[in-house]
Amino acid sequence: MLARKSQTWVLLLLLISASLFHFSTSQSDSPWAAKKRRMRDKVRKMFYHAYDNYMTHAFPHDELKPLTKTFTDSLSELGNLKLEHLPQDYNGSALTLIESLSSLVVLGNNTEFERAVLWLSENLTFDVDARVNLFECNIRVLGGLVSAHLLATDSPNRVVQGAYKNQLLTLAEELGQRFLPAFNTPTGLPYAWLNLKYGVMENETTETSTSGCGSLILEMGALSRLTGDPRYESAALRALRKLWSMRSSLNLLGTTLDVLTGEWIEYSSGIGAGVDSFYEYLFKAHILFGSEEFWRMFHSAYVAVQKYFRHGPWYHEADMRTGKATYWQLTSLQAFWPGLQVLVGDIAAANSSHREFFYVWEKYGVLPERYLLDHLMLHPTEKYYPLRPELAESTFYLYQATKDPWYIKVGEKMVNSINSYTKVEGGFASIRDVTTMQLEDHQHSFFLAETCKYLYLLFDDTFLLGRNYIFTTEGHPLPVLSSWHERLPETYIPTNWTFIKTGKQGRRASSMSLQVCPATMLNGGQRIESACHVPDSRSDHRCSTNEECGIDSTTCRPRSCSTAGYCGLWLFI
Ligand code: DMJ
Repeated sequence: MLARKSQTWVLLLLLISASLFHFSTSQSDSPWAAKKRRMRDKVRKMFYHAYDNYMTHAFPHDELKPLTKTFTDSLSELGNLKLEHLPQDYNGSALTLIESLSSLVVLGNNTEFERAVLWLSENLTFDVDARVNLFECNIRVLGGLVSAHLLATDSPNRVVQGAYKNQLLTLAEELGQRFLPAFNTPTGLPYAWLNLKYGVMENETTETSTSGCGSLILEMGALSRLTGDPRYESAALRALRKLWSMRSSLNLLGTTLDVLTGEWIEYSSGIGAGVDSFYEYLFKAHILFGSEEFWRMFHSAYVAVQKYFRHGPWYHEADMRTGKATYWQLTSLQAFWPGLQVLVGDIAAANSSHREFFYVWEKYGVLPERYLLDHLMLHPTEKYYPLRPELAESTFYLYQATKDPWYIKVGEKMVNSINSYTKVEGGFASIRDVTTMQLEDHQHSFFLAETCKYLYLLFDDTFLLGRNYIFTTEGHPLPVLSSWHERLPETYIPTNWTFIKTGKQGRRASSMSLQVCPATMLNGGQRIESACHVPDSRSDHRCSTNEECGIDSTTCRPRSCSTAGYCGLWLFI
């Protein structure tokens, strides 16, 4: 089991070694290398245009309003759709600066990184009367600080020796302690909201989302490993285990739930809003902490997603109790999924979904928030594009895995669209309506933490040299450290990998495929199946109901039971 399981994330190492190879070739002066350098420089300019405007017009407040060149103290607004219980006396936490720290390192700007680290060390406090969303604060602030601490301490050149005395870790610990009261519920599922100064408010809503309580383990686990205080990891793990215990018999979860009763509120879910990073963190936690438990959860959850949500390259939503499709919508948050599939090793499936997302990007110039798959048209109200990173993220992963120049062209088109539609004198503005390209006065911090970072890494992956990282859902890198692993198995032996030859290029076998549906060995090669494959219940393919039939490995469509009692692709559902 271990040997097979270990194959699953060898891809990560291959991504890194591929990047080593890539780096050595990218240094040559071919027109291709020159193009990548030009694109890298263009992204660098984008980052600094966003960053400099933030520093000039908004810092130390949370985010920049690029049209009016002013600021918003938005930490308490994140996830707060109705803008309830906004603080009276909160002046920001330099959110965009915190979110920019790891990007500064990726861009190689140690001087500015050091300046930012030292400013935050001396000025940042969390003793503020502000009600914040636990998930948002965790991924943006705790994740930003923990990642920056690790980056500050893993290279002697990043911060002048002696100047850094773990202040970011101290700040992260202070924040982590403020998170803990949120977990004080009978179920262990944390409240979605807490006041940083006073803890959970009286009569606080007990509703949270799957991603809200199921994607805390990377940041809080890393905090525990760094401080030696197990409370953060234990709290996040208890919540995750409770959430997983609430899955249906189909291994599906819903989207929203009650933290006091542990009951589902919204039974429909997919891979997008409210759920996305739950799946992402199960697998990344397995990579970061090496635990079998995360792998087992992820494996079951991934197979269920492929079985019940996937329709060819698209993903719809389904009811967790019945597996029946509910909403046929593409949402821009779903675009992270191909990137996760690359880490899993399911590259063919990742590639086909990525192409569909990019098709919609090209259709509108950017990726709209919601697109109706059943009508092939925009959602009537969610027509915005707030500079989200997910498609850039998947493009980066797919390029790392395949080195297919097509992804460089995709990246180039994305950079050009972002520059032509959203760049204004005062920064980069979100798009309110992709049909008119009307702008909105908001530059989200994730534009610096993620969008610019992934685009930069697509064209220049120098940062990845010499170390394995996983990126949190907010794009903050955490090094994969042997000391954080329960054990360091043979995962570090790349010979576990099988290659198949297609034309000139070696293609990597999907370890996920190998586990979900062991591939048939062919002479001198290997047949690779998609991980969507779910075998029929009976090996003779006989059945009396559709439920006894699996998912076709080639088309990824559900098989159904014919009147003669055989599973097959009889009916297109
Ligand atoms: C980011 O905050 C994170 O990527 C999160 O997981 C989802 N939403 C935004 C970007 O779109």
